[in-house]
Amino acid sequence: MAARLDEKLEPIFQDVLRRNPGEVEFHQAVHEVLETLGPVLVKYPEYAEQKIIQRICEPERQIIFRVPWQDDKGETHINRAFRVEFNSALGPYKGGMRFHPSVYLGIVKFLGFEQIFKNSLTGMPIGGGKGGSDFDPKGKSDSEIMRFCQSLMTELYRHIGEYTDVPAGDIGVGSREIGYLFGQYKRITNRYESGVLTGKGVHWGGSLARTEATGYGTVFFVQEMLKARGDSLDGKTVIVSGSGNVAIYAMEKAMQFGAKIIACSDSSGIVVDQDGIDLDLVKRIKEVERRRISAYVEERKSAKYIEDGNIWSVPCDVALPCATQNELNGKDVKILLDNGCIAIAEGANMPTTPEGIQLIQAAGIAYGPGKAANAGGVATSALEMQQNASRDAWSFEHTESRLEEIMINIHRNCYETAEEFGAPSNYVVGANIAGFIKVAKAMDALGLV
Ligand code: NDP
Ligand code: 2IT
Repeated sequence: MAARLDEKLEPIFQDVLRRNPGEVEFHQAVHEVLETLGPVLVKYPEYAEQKIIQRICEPERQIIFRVPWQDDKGETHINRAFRVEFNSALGPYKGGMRFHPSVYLGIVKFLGFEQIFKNSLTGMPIGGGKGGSDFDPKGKSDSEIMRFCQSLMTELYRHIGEYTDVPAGDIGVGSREIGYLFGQYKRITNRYESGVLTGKGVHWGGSLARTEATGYGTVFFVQEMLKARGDSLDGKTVIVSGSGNVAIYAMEKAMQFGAKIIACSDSSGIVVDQDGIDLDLVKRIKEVERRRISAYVEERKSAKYIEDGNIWSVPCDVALPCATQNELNGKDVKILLDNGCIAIAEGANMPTTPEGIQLIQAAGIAYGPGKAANAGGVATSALEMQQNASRDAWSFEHTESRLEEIMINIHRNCYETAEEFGAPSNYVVGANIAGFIKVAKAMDALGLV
């Protein structure tokens, strides 16, 4: 594990280890937050007395259920699904659903825990939750995806609602899956309750700019970090891991800011295109044809595909991990630093290992942790809920400008909080403490519940 904990916080962490055996990603996420909370307990000793941190580390409710479904050949499959309703001090539980074979309780809990602080940072009235299933959507037909989503919702519907818990997408869950989930919810409940899910299609209650929001938001955050250092993205070279929802729109916004994207990836390999990634081609391959990123080089002869390649070995000014947890380790960070990288921002959740974070911070380059840098997605989900509640639909421009304003505010809040707590330009300290204090204040006000 990384840095040592404050003596008041170490026993809390030991308790988390004892109560949640084997959930290594959850342990990692908790440790990373506790590392920064020592000074908060000095300033607010009442939070220690009220055991606010112990309460935040224990989910309010955890739901685990069976999802049986049939494939196109009529064969039966059994998956396991989760919804962890972590903290509702600031609003209904809010967070995505992830469909990936690696999903187990420890992954859902790390994501749900992060979500509490991220959602707090957005300034919107949303609590923290997360869900998912070990279902693998790769290679499944639309009908198989639909039957799986319907079966999952046949149990999940009783736990969610616009004032209770509002799921959305994450890895393996986009507007197609949200559509099937919403259709089944509507059928079972006989209610057109738009605000029960976000990430909906724009023709049936979704928000313009939600698809783009996480990637765009991450790049708005990068631009703010660079601005604080008297620099900008203009003319910079950028590499982005992944080629899914977050990666694609991070590339798009970085290009709009004058950067050149030279590499992206998927879990099979990396594409390097020194002429600048052709984003329309990536969108067609990934969003329309749902193929592997290796297909890119079939049409762009100037580009190179490297199976199992390490994207972090491609020299760049700015690196944006936008795929998955622990994809950027200490060795990778050393390579990035040696190659002159000046900024790293996390579109993905917890993509950097504890050792990687320590090395980045020791080098003093700009580093935007996920709970701040990728908060634009969930913030725009909250804007979708706002539009649903008022039966309205905003323009793309209006929604994007709200998103930009939110990201600028998150940056400022993290920046100022880091200064206040004696760690200037440390956005990890700023994000954790600012996110925590807002939740703690609400928990204090709401009493022991
Ligand atoms: P997608 O499913 O659209 O894309 C995921 C991308 O990451 C794919 O290119 C995928 O490659 C790659 N990837 C996934 N798992 C692995 C793995 N184990 N090893 C290597 N590559 C992997 O998901 P999103 O773009 O929505 O999510 C990406 C990250 O961003 C996640 O960490 C998610 O939690 C986070 N995030 C998402 C938000 C959203 O609004 N969608 C909001 C905030 C954070 P392959 O196709 O080969 O699996
Ligand atoms: O990690 C995340 O913030 C998301 N997957 C988005 C959650 C949401 O509710 O929009």
